[in-house]
Amino acid sequence: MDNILRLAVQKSGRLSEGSMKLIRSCGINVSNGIGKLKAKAANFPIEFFFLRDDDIPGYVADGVADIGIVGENVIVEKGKPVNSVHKLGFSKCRLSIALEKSVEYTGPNDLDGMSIATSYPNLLGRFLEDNKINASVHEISGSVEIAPSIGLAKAVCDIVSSGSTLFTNGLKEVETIFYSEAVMIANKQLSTEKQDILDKLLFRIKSLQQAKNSKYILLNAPEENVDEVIAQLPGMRSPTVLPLAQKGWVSVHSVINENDFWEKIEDLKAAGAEGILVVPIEKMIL
Ligand code: PRT
Ligand code: ZN
Repeated sequence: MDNILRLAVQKSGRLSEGSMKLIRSCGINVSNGIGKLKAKAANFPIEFFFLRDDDIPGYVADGVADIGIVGENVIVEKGKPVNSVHKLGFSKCRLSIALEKSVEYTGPNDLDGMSIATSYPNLLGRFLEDNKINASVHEISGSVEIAPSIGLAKAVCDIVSSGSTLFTNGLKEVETIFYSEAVMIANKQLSTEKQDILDKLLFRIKSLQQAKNSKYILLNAPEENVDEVIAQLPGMRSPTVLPLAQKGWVSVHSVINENDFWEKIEDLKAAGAEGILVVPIEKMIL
């Protein structure tokens, strides 16, 4: 079955919505009915497997699925031989060590001799080893944040995003040991046909990611200042300049990076730009 790419996504959890939203934004139509294990896209050669996130690296490594979407924390923790092919920019979080608020903390050496509860023994083990810390690791599969209050461990090492779980459990974050986001992984021996399908999918994903940081800008400016305006707006190749009905005025259209916009606005206004419109771009093919 080389003519179809099998993609493993999380069935239900913090990666599910982002994964399916990304796929749909790529123009791929798929229904993930509740309780379904598999689904085929109507208009792209891709088949979906809905799985627990922990199983995704293993399925991709074994070739049961060709590619998968999973958190970097899970990829590194599982240590399965897969290729990480592209960062997807959602489900961002960090893996941190936290202590009860009242416990004094001056640096990693304070963790020496402590017991730490975690679902990430490998990532934590690596940090402890790198920092030459001797601590006992208690592996638990969930509700790590309650470990100190029930006396299971003095510290925890868990995923944090807003920090509210730690806060409501009376814990403070003292060390961040890993940053994570959703990543596309692939089997190490994809056939040429499957690699071609993956390349098409990645092309669409990259076009969306490019577009996200870019905005289409339209403004009016006096014709005599057009060089000054254009100098601020390099565009993809070069800006479009169109005459306005009013003599001596032009309309300039270009693409800018959203982050640069606020820095450039003063110079654009100083060059006489007015009626500035900034609009989102849906897809961007470079
Ligand atoms: O059932 P299944 O095994 O598929 O899912 P799961 O329960 O193991 O994982 P899930 O859905 O919770 O998370 C999937 C992935 O999302 C993780 O592997 C991370 O890569 C990523 N992610 C992003 C998170 C979070 N944000 C997150 N906040 N994973 C977990 N959390 C948990 C964390 O464990 C803690 O309990 O949320 C709590 C902390 O959140 P804040 O906002 O209070 O700090
Ligand atoms: Zn899981």
